[in-house]
Amino acid sequence: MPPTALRPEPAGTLTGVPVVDITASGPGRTPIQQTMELMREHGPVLVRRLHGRDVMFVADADLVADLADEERFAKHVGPALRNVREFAADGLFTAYNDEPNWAKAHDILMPAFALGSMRTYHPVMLKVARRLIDAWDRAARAGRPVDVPDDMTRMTLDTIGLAGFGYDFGSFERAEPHPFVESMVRCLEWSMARLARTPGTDHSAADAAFRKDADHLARVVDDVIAARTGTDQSGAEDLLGLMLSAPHPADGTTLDAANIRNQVITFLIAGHETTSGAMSFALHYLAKHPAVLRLVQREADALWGDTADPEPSYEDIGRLTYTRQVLNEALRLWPTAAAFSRHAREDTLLGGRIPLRAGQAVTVLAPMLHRQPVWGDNPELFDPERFTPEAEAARPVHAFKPFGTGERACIGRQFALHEATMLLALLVHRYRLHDHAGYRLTVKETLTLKPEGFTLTLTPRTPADRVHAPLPGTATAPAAG
Ligand code: FDE
Repeated sequence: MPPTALRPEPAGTLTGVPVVDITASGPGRTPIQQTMELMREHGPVLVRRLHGRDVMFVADADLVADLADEERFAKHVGPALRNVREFAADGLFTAYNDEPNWAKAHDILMPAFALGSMRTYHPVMLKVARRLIDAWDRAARAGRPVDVPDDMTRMTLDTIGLAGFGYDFGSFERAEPHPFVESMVRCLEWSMARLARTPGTDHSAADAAFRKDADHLARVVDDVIAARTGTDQSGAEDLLGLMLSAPHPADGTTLDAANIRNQVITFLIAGHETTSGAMSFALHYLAKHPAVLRLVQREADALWGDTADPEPSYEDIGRLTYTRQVLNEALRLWPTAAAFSRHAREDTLLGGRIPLRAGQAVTVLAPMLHRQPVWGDNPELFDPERFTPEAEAARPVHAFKPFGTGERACIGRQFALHEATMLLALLVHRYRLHDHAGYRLTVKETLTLKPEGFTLTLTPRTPADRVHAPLPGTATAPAAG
C-alpha cells in the first residue's frame, strides 16, 4: 500500500467523509485497485485528492441506491470519459446527457439491443466462437497453453465487428492483436494515464503518440463504413445498417456521418474489452473452483450430451442459467467497467447526510459495492449461488451494478451476456481446463479490468468425463448420454 495521508475535511462541506490525499504516491498503474484499498481502510465513502483535485468515491449500498434515483441524479461524464471523448466524441458512451445525438442514437439503436435482437446476432456469435474453438483445439493438440484474455479479446472484437458492422477483423489469423486493438488499448491507457498527470509537466510526446493512435482508429472505422456505404442498407439489421438508414422515430432524420464514426468506435471499444475481461475472469474462477466447473459442465452436458460439435440454438442460451450465474459472480468480483459517475441535478443530500451541490459528481466503485455487507460475511469468496433467483430476490436491487444504472446504463448488456454465456458453455463442454502455471490473479487496468498473463492448458473431454454423479439431494439420472 502506498502511504496515504488523512487530512481534516474542509469545514462545512463533506460532512463525515474522509479525505485521502494520494498526491505523494500518485494513482499508479492500478488506480481502481488502489481506491479499493483506500476503501478497505477508510470505509465505503471517501474523497480521493490528487494534486488538489477531489473525487468522491462511493460503494455503500444505500448511497448507491440513492444515486440510482434518476429524478435527483444523472450520468456524469467525468475526467476519464472526457479523455475518452478525445477519440469517441459524442458516441453513446461518452456523450453528455443533453447532447442531441445521445437521445437520437439511443432511440435509433435501442431496438438493435433488445433481447429479441439477439436472435439475429446468435449465428454470428456462434461462428466466431468456433474460430476460438479451432484455435484452442490446435493449442490442445500441440500441448501449448492458451493466453485467455488475448483470445477472449480476439473473439469479442471479431464478434462485435461482424455482428455490428459486417466487418471481419480476422483476429484468429493473426499472431499479434489486430492493430486496431493495439491502438485502442494505447488510447485507453493514455486516457487513464492522463488522469494522473502532475500539473505543469510536459506530455507532448505522449499526446502526439495518442493522436496517431486516435487517427488510426478513425481510419479503420472509415474503412468499415466505406465498405458499406453506397450499397443498399434497407434490409440490413445490424448496427451499421440501422445507423446508415434508420430514421429517428420522432423527426425522421438519420445519424450524420461524423456521429456514425463515433458510434462505431464506441461500440468497438465498449463491446469488446469489457466482455472479454468478463469471460476471462469467469474462466479464471472456473479453473480455480472445480466443483463449480463440474456444475457448469453438467449444465452444458444436459443440453448437448456427447455431441462433438454442438449446434447451440438461440433458446439454449436462455437455458444456461447456472452458466449465467457464474458470469454474474465473476462480474460481481471484477466488474470489468469498474466505475461510473453520477452528478446531482440540484443541490441535495446524498443518503440524507452528504451535502452535494448541483452538478457535483460522485463515482460509484462497483468492485467495492459488490463486496459490501449485503453480500454476506465472505464477499471475497467466489460463489455463483449468490445469483440464484431466490438469492437475487432477497437482495436490494442496486447492490449489483456491473452495467451502470438508469437510462445511461449499458445498452450492450444482453449482447455481452448472450455472447459470453454461449462461449463459456461451449468451452467447458469441450475442454478440461488445467491451471498449469498455478496462476495467481493479477488484475490489469486499462480503464477496463482483465486478468493479466492468465494462461490455461486444455485437453479434450471424453464421453467418460460427461457421466455425472447425481446432484446431492436429488434423484435425477446423469444428464449426459
Ligand atoms: C454503457 C455501459 C456502462 C455505463 C457507463 C456509465 O454510466 O458511465 C457500464 C457500467 C457498462 N456499459 C458496462 C459493461 C460491461 C460489459 C460486459 C459491457 N458493458 C458490454 C457492452 C457491450 C456493448 C456493445 C456495450 N457494452 C455498449 C455500451 C454502450 C454503447 C454504453 C453507453 C450507453 C449510453 O447510452 O450511455 C454502455 N455500454 Fe456496456
